[in-house]
Amino acid sequence: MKSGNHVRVASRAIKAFGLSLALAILPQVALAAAPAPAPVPPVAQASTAPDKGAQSALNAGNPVNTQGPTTDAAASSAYTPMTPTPGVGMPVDGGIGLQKQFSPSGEYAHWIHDVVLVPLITGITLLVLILLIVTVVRFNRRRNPVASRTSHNTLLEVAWTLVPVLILVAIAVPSIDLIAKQYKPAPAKALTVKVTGNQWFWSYAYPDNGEFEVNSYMLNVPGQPVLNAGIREVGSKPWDGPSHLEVDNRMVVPAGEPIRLQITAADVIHSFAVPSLWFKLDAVPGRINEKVLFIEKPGVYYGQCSELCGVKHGYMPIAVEALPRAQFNAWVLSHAGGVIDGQKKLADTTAQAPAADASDAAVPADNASEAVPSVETTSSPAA
Ligand SMILES: [Cu+2]
Repeated sequence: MKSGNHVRVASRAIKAFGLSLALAILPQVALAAAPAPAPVPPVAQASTAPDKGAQSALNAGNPVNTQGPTTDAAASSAYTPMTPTPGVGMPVDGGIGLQKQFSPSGEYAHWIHDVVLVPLITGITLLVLILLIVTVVRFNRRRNPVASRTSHNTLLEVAWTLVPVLILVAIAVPSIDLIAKQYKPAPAKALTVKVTGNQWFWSYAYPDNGEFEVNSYMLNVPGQPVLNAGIREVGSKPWDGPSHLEVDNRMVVPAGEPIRLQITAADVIHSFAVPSLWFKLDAVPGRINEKVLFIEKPGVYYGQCSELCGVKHGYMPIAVEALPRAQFNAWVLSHAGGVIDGQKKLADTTAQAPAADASDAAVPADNASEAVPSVETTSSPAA
């Protein structure tokens, strides 16, 4: 039974060694790579109003910036919500893998999952299974009545120490690289969107675009109890996505450029999570968490609050609509006080310093696609 013991000791040693090394190394590296938490914001969101009337209460508390280009009638009427593509940016029936990814870090993470983690897990699991079966069949008491008295085997001991180390290094290198990439701060000129979690809806503020704010409630489901009074039912507009995921006002952002998402909460801890954009960050009251959101393609991407936050935790979905810059600008102008960040900043920059590099000052409406390769966070998987 000695070989059986060897196998058990080997698998135990691999597990214990791997776990302790991972616990010792990864959190420290992650902490070193992650930026320090942002200071507590001076402006507190007093949005604990109940569902009905919360929208007006929130909007009333927000000063509306009326400077800059105000309304463009043609642009305002140009916006209609995008119709989502079935199965894209949303869960699918019977799906067991990760959702298709639409951000550089998401594609990198998907690659790590498919090329590094799953093959390693499969290989280790099969190896352990084979060793167990061999042990049971060959070294049982009937077939192997006289057990070996071997207690040491240098080669075996070196191997079962070294192989787990190499496996952990193979996992750690791309993992730490991914952590570093996805927490890299946004470029200084990136568009800022402030996300606030509320019981039980999300609100999205656009400080670079005139400081207007939209509240986002889940659409009611026909035939089921009304969750959000005064909100329409899902399916009543042609662009509605899946029930329990579609909202009345989506978070609209430009595609193909980095967006600085600043996330906080007004009451309890929520979590802003969109699986197909590889984005999940806690929304903590009194604190701003920041992370770059980069969406490669226009589309509608759905997520849900991912921190238990009360009785309607399951009914505060997230719908992110990524539009080409020109259409995003039209959406901004469809709001009272909406200001086009890019156009305004570009004008300011060129007026004050004509020699300044205007190319990175903003993403002009007509060449949003050209801006994509210049973004620092677009490093793709080392496939
Ligand atoms: Cu929540």
